[in-house]
Amino acid sequence: MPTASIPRCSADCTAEEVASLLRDHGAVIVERLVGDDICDRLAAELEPWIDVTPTGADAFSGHNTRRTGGLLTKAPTSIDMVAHPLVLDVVDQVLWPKKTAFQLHLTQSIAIGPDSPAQMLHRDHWCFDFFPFPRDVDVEVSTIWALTDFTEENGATRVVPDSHRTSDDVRYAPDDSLPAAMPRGSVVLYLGSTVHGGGANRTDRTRIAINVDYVLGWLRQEENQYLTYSLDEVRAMPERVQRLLGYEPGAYALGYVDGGRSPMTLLTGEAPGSHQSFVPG
Ligand SMILES: O=C(O)CCC(=O)C(=O)O
Ligand SMILES: [Fe+2]
Repeated sequence: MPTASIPRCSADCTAEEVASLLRDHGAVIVERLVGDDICDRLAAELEPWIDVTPTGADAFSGHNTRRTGGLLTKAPTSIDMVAHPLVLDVVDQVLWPKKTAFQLHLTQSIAIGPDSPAQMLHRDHWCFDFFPFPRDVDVEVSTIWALTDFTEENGATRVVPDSHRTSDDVRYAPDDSLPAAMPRGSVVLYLGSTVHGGGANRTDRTRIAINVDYVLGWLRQEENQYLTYSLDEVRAMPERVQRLLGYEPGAYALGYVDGGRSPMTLLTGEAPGSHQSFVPG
């Protein structure tokens, strides 16, 4: 049985406090970080998309779970979560090693339907082909926002506190994990190395999460942000989001266009040839 608990903060915690709990325990819940108004609007935007989303193709994705990606255009209110200043500040403090930008790894809603078994416990950084990152390297931060109240019974994300510094070979049993029970509008943040998984939904209502992950700028994104949104859609987004999508170079020269221009210049319509260096635009 787990001995630890998932640490909790209220919405007025500082980014330093949240980052310190995340680093020390691998996960932290920030309660009620967005209000009911935002949750209501987002749920209304999402509903028609979830309705037409197929269920998962395998046990990991969930045979009665619907994962709807590309949230920034389908449900524009998701920007309040994707670009939440506290979350971005925490991610900026925790991801390492980086000298420059971090980026969006994926956005998706995860709707776990009634009578769903628990997802396999896993570490999200396994997506990088199971590369055994040194334990002091944190390449990814994942966030799961509760769009419905999260309870143990309805499939709250399960987390194994303090699992983030153990070797990737260390496997955990379901009993080692704890539910991130939290009211709607709260978020649980965890590291790419932290063991976790979607919980079993034993109720007759669907559990809905907004999953937003961030990754170092020098790694490949899990959801291809360049193909998910058209250039015109990206041009209409706030600059911070454009940079998060990966239009800002990752490190000195990663992702440049046209022999050395920042992709940001594609969004502003700057003439080709006006920059011949890798200077971030
Ligand atoms: O749905 C959840 O609560 C967690 C999902 C998850 O961890 C994943 O799909 O990687
Ligand atoms: Fe996961």
